[in-house]
Amino acid sequence: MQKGLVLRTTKSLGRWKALIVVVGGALLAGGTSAETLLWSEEFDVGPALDPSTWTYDLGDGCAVGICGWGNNEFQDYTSDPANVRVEGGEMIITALRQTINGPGDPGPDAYNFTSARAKTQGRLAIRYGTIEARIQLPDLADGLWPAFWTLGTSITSVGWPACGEMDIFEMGSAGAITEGVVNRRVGSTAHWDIGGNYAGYGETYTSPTDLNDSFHVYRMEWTPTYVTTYIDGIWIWTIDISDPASFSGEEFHEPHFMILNLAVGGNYTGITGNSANITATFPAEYRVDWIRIYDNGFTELSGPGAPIGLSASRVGSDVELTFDTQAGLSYEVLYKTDLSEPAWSLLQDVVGNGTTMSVYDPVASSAAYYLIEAQ
Ligand SMILES: [Ca+2]
Ligand SMILES: [Ca+2]
Repeated sequence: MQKGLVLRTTKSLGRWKALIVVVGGALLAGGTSAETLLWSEEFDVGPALDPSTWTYDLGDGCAVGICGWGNNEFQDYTSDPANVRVEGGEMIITALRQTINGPGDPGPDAYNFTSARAKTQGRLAIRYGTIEARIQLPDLADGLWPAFWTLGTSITSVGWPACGEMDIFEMGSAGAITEGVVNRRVGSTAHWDIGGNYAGYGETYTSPTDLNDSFHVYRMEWTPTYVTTYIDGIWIWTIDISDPASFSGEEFHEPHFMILNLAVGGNYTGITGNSANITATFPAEYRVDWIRIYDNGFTELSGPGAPIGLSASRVGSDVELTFDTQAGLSYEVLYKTDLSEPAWSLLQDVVGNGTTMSVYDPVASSAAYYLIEAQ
């Protein structure tokens, strides 16, 4: 009896893809188990971010009704390579002192910085799990505001803060500037809605040494019981979400997407109105080596960027491909029998229904290669 050999699964341009080869021989499919890595972005392929995972917020926020992104920030966000690129195995967000005048900008001096805000909205959402990122920040003094955070995917229907927000970390606060610890103080905060009113709860940790110019691991553990954050394993903050009805915290039990950005000025920094008070050195680089999501026993990933758990095996003379589907997504199952062929051929379109589904290929050759694109 012939069996399938799973060569590898991979992400490629355009969409999440899975590539396997089926040949005669032993089945070497890798399995997943609890507390294993479910998903990672290693930033190995550049020079642009993988559009199957990432998209951007662009401009000054005026186009979405929140000029200054709701916080009186100075920067315009772009997806220009000068502001965000993948290089050397890292995503590099670069804040520049540079003027871009867009529609609605109040004047040439108002927004004389550019930067980037990358997000997984519409691509990858997470509901519970352990998220880690290895990040190196620039010198923040004064006025830079880097963050790694999440928003509920419901923001498009219920708005903020009813969508919920979890700040895995942010730095650059006005208080930290005043106390001379702007490169040492890390904050984590939850934001939500209670009956139409804003609610928030956060804590900070102040490192004994500067955190800029070296890599640190920022971590959030999110279960149905709690959300807690760490830097290099040092506890920052915990919020108990086990009884959402008691604090209207249902938004922390819904899927969220991830955001990484480097703002310039804004309410959090205490520097608004006069960009002359931004004293940070530019260009300023926010570098991310990797982002990894681990299963904590409750983790659900969704969206076209989510893993599909592909496996392959021989069933009689057929190849059986099995993969997890999400309702509302469609999947193109493509194949080659020779990798040197330029194009993939369509085997079957599959409409996801939220279950594990199988596709059979009556392949005659001893080797076959499959590619599944979620869209
Ligand atoms: Ca609520
Ligand atoms: Ca990397």
